[in-house]
Amino acid sequence: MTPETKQETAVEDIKRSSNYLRGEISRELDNDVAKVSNESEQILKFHGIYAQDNRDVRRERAVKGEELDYIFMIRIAIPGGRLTTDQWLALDGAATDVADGTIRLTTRQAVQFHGVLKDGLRPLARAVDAHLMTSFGACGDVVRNVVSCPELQSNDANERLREISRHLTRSFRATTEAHWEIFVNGDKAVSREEVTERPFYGETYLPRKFKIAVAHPNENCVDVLAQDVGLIPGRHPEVGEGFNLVVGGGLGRAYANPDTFARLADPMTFVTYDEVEEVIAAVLVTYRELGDRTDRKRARMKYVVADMGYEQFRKEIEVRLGRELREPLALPTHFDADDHLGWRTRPDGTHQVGVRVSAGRVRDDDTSRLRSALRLVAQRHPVTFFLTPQQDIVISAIPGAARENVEEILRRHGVRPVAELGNVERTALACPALPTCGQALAEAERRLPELVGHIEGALARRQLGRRALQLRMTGCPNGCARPAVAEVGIVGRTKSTYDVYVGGGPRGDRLATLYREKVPFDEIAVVLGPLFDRWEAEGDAEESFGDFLTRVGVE
Ligand code: SRM
Ligand code: SF4
Repeated sequence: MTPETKQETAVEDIKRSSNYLRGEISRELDNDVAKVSNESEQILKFHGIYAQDNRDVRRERAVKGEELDYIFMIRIAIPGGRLTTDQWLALDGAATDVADGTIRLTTRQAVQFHGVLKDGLRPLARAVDAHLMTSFGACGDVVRNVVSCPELQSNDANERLREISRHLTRSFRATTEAHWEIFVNGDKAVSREEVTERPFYGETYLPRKFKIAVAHPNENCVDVLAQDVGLIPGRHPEVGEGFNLVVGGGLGRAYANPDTFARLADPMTFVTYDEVEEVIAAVLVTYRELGDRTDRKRARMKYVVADMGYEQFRKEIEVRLGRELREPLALPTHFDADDHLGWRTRPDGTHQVGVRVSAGRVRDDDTSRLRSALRLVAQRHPVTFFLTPQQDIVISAIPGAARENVEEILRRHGVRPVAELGNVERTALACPALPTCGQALAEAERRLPELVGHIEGALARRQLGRRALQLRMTGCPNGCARPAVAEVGIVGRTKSTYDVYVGGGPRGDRLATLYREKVPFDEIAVVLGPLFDRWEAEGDAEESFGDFLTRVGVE
């Protein structure tokens, strides 16, 4: 069956009849039931809210005949990951007031709260709104939080680049007032009859989510080629400053659907600052019209580009724009991701320190009291926080006089300096997976430290203990920690086994290949052993694991 003859998914109807993202949410928030209807679940995503249940207690509750432990996750979109101290303190307060006491930094510079009960949703939305933040558009079939390299946003950075992710997030946010009516200002939905949505959204919004990131010209911490649209700042010899614009990336796959795949974006054109919005809008309209609304697993824009062919897709954009697109510039050759960790002095004389956050989970526990440390820094010093696309946090704009105190606060709270981090630990990523993610097939975040230990051990037993290696782990092939472009990507396959991918790299310009399937957790480092042996014996001194495997090939 072709997409034309197939039925649209039920989600399309739910969107269409939601009266611009209102549906029955308001009424359901007011009732005494712990969960919401399926329709509201779908629409709540546009408001940045996911209905979940605590999977750790599913079985015991089922045995006792009890209902599931219904909880919600709220994702707050933080364009470019930039936060004032007031905003951080508001998020910190919300973690205690309505969530599970943790703040989860995401791989797209957002913040997530887990374990929120239904009656905590409105107070949380109001608390973040009061500090100029919102969860609206952090999820759903819209343009998501626009990611940007933290380096582009420092107080001393180029003004236009500094603002680009906020600007694009605002320009591509849905215009319906639904969120503010339902969650913030009270329910005015009945008085509302007509909404003029942005032309690229309409009543059914996009076929699926749409992701934009802005990379640094010389380093790829944002994984720019994994985006629906990626922007790489550059200078064109004829038209001056602007961006190389890449299209059609995406990393999710589904075991149940062999037609799904990870794809790197193609360089499409060079745009000036004045053109960037217009070209992205043309891409969005094309995607809105041609994306597959009959199969949510194949609805991403990368499939439009792949099915149509990149050249044809580019022509389509030209037709819609009514003009020819400029050729793109060559992609940067030095593009290894910066992890932004450790102390640096900025050109304006202030200091910054990038702090590692294991799997993005800011909390106080037996090993460190990171959450308390960040709270104290925010209370005492006029700094700026940047969340990184590697789930870490940079404390930036630290005045010279405050540096020593910030250092002391971090040390006293057991936050390890970058020099004490293991070489795999330093850049390892993991998605939340169990117990909150409904799609998780296996553990990720909770077993990341153990896996890091196994792999660092295997490297140390060879003469590789000082070599960096990029490890990313997810509980399923949706790929939320971007394992598909990692040097070692560990992807949940069944409850106790993982698929092992190898050969990506810190430039993010290569897809990893499947090396071994269904490997039990304890054997992951063991199956990688022969590859580590070869890297030790045949690799050049400075050659990364991914580059080495790409040179010699993987069997
Ligand atoms: Fe993701 C779905 C977590 C980045 C691909 N992702 C989910 C959900 C909402 C599960 C669900 O649908 O029920 C996860 C919430 C679990 C939980 O308990 O918190 C979830 N994704 C995350 C985060 C929090 C992972 C993290 O460790 O930080 C990231 C939040 C980003 C943000 O702030 O917006 C996150 N997700 C990504 C990325 C990486 C990226 O964008 O750079 C990807 C791969 C890139 C891509 O989109 O192709 C990604 N997430 C997916 C997919 C697969 C989509 C597809 O193309 O098929 C799903 C499944 C879906 O949407 O149905 C998914
Ligand atoms: Fe959940 Fe899979 Fe994403 Fe991990 S990769 S958060 S298991 S959807």
